[in-house]
Amino acid sequence: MNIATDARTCSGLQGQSPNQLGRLGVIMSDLTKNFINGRWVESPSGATFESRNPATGEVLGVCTRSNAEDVEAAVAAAVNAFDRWRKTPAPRRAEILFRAAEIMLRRKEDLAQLVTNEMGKVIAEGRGDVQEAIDMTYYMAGEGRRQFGLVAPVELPNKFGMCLRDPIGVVGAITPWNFPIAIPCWKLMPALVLGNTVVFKPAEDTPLCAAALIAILEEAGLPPGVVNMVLGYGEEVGAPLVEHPQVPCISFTGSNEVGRQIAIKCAHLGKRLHLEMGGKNAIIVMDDADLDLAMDGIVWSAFGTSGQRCTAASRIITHNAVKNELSERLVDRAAQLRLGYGLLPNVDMGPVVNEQALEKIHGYVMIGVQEGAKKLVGGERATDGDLARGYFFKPTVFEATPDMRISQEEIFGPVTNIIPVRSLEEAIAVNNHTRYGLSTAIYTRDVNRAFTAIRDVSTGILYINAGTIGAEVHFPFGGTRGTGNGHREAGVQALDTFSEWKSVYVDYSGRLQRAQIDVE
Ligand code: UN1
Repeated sequence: MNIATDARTCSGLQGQSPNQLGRLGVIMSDLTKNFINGRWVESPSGATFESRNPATGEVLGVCTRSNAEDVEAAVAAAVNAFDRWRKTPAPRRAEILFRAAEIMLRRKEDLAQLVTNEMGKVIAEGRGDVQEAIDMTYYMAGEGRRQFGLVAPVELPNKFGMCLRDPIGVVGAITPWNFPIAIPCWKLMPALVLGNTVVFKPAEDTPLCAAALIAILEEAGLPPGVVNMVLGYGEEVGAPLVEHPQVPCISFTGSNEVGRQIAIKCAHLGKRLHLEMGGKNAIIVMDDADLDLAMDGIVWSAFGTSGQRCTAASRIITHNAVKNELSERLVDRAAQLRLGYGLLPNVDMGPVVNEQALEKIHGYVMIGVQEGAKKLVGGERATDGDLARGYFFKPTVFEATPDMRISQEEIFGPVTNIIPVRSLEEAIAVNNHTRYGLSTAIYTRDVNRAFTAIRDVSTGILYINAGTIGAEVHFPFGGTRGTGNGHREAGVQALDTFSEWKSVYVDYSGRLQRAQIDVE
């Protein structure tokens, strides 16, 4: 393994972060505060938590640690702002989003560096994260002049029928750290353009990224109270937000365990809930596949973002005829990946997000070994040179069977399993036999096999001859089975997540007309 241990790794970083934050066009100290009713404020709790660079351990900011009191203030501001915002014409709301996208575009590089510093992904991927946010913001701004309803003929004379979208009210948006700019935009932008107001609880690992995004919305001219952000932990901020009686809609991206707890609470409270809870995504490689192409897709999908994408490929379901060659090549490629601080040149893979992630991933490697999976490469923390300062884990490949825990449970790290199969039918059965159904890929040159996969794979996203990552913002994003609860984000489908349909009948007959009764 080549390790990027350039001397600049740490010394360069010490001076870099504050400057870089300064260039984001906001007062840096504000990025550690809550944003409530248009003001940057600290929690009355007086408590704090640190945001650290997972590649170096450097503290990037000391943030206010909020609780139910702050959630209360944020919800009150959002409730108060709702009536005016929903009555603001949607094209006017959208203009603010367009301006926000323009600002993001101008600050793309600085935001991308902040992403790399705060969550660890390499800079090319940091730029991708910000670009996805820009794409979503422009796309949803466009919805300011669409949000199409429906007009249809009605059954009775002198009567008119249509349906249109209403905002829901205050949306609670709870987001993960792995796409700290993009995923908040997936939730905030559709919610806002539809006329909802928002209370946003970002992951505690990436508060500065979240705050940098909110500062952009502020600068773009979003009125006070329309977006509010509360920094802190799930139990202290997320839970009171989910339970708040004046927050009728929750959108959550995170683990299946937490998502199911939220679902139970929302069911009791009768709330609208959108869930995105991860994956155990597979790349199917058939015996007729272009192996060079498949190999590039596998390495990118399994080890990009250090495997910390909901869409990461953690199972490589491989036809027996190509299994040996594929295994050898994948082991080679994994071993060649260069780990390091993501702002350095020539680094392929950054750290994982924090110590707990490192422990969880290592725990799963031990489980795999105990289960009898064959470890082909990796399987341990990388500690050479400066890597010891961060949370680096070596790219890991197992050969495993479909029922092992490492083939069933989401590890969220750079670990992938080769699972041999004998046929397309078996490959699809193995793919479908997990609790998740977010993203699947198949490499084949046979159009019949490709269409069989399109018909039979149970998944929210399917790629033919490309890896499992790379969803675009104008297509629905989400999955089947334990990945979600039927809702989608991104695409026009996101509009359904954040709005209510209202059917309107206008009777201009001037007399009582009884639907279904006056049929003669
Ligand atoms: C996620 O991991 O939760 O398709 C989002 C992709 C990215 C988004 C991933 N565009 O991998």
